[in-house]
Amino acid sequence: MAEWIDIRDGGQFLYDPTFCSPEEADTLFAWLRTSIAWKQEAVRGKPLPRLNAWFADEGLKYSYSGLSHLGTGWLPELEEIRSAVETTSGTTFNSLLLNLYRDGQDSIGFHTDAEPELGENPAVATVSFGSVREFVLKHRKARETLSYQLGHGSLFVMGGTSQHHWLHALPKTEEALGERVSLTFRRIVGTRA
Ligand SMILES: O=C(O)CCC(=O)C(=O)O
Ligand SMILES: [Mn+2]
Repeated sequence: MAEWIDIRDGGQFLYDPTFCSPEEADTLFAWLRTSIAWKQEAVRGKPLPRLNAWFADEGLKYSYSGLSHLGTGWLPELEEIRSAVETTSGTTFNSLLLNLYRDGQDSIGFHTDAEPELGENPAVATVSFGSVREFVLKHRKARETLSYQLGHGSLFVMGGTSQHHWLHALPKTEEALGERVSLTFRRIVGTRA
């Protein structure tokens, strides 16, 4: 069973590399590639270097990076993953942002998942499929970085005060990598439409 690890200033994370079996991970990855309506969104006119999709409980509003969304419910496959993530992480989630990194040039820069809608100390749980990518956590003040290789079928959860003190990123790489999909589960509090 994966355990929570304490990091500087009350941050916490949990990493379970065997969250999905290899067979489950292959099946889900293939399903995610073909069944999700992936879109390249743009923030202030600039296309993001990755594709996205978003799901949430019906009627739930959420905005991030200036983009706003309204939840229209879940697909059964995604609900099943959510429920397994909830069991392992001991947290409940009502929304999901999916990312598709097409190759090593797709990425996400350093940021926090500290939107006000996520509450004081949000837990964000990421299930990864496809190519292994480096995930980097960087402390805001101390010169400390932590780096993890997020593998196919793994679960990585950030919790505690992580979003106050640590930035995270999925850097670009020159390596010739294939696609990676990440499912990032979040809990939005107090913004029903
Ligand atoms: O793809 C990942 O593992 C990280 C994505 C992320 O940080 C986000 O969507 O906010
Ligand atoms: Mn994030």
